[in-house]
Amino acid sequence: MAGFRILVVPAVEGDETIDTTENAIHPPNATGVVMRTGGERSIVAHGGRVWSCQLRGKLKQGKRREQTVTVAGDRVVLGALQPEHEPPEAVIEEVLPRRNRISRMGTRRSGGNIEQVLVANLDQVVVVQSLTEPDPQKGFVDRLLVAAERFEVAGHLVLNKVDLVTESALQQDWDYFAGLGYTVLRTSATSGQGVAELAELLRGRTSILMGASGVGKSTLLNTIDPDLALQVSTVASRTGLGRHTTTSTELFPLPQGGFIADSPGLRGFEPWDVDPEEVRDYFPDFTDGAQECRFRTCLHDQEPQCGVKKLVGAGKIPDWRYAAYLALVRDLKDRRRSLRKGGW
Ligand SMILES: Nc1nc2c(ncn2[C@@H]2O[C@H](COP(=O)(O)OP(=O)(O)OP(=O)(O)O)[C@@H](O)[C@H]2O)c(=O)[nH]1
Ligand SMILES: [Mg+2]
Ligand SMILES: [Zn+2]
Repeated sequence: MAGFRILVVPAVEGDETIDTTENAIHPPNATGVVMRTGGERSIVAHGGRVWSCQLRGKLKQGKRREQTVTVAGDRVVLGALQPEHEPPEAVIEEVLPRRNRISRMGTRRSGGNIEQVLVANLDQVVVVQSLTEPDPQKGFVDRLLVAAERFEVAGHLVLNKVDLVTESALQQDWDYFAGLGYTVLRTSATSGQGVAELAELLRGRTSILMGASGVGKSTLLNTIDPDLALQVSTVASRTGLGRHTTTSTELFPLPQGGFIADSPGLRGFEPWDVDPEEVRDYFPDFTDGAQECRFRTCLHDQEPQCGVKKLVGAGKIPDWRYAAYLALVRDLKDRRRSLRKGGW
């Protein structure tokens, strides 16, 4: 090799010219995985250590400023590594293209909608519900599974706090999801039931736990890996609601391999980039019925001769499932209407 090439990089305002000497010592193609972001810094796992990283100035400019540039799960290229610092520091030179992501609809401060990416480059979404304290929310699992379908990642369902109920009134509802091909696990972080199965489901994959506050997401992770020592707190007895103990999405390496993202409790959820007309495509149980609809554009709502409604009438699709579909379509339509009024 004929020495190292001197890179001539035009200076960008607010950015320094790349230090080629530094690059020569620490090759610039060091990649890492973002564990969490907060303020100006991202925490990145690279080479078995956890680095505190700032973004290169150019990444913060223009349109990108509107959104978080990096999220948990992002693959990034590090430069200007300072391994001798405690913690080690580096600069994020580049955010690599995302294989996929899970996003929800967020609201801009200035009005209008904005994509809120929760986690990038993942394999599966694990929806967590507790069977009581807090009680399961109708239609919530359905929505999160729509997001999993939309972003083409596997979806699973964990029913936690089985120790607190003798017989769940919703037993059949949950089994319906298993019939659709989603893994359904029943767990108790208290008794340990089902925890080994959950650990197995997470092994070697990148997953996110999503669910309402207080359902036990962080407690379950602490049971799987006590070293995580995640903060948890009791559900308020007055309201029966969680306290939003976890406040940002964070990724953790698992001892058995893979990464798990713990996320803050969700109050509601509208998937990003799903038109009301597309929701039907993300309900796999509607596919057969939809073949029988008189109109190809049928939204399975008010239209006559609807194959999906026929299945609902025959009890093949449960009423609660169909109600969850209609509610999501209506919410997305309402949002579109308010956007047209207020506008971006
Ligand atoms: N009885 C029982 N209690 C549980 C179980 N899992 C969690 N809890 C309790 O539920 C409460 C809430 O647990 P967290 O782990 O903080 O819930 P979370 O889903 O992380 O909540 P946020 O971080 O607010 O979103 C705690 O008091 C836990 O001890 C369980 O399986 N059985
Ligand atoms: Mg938590
Ligand atoms: Zn129809």
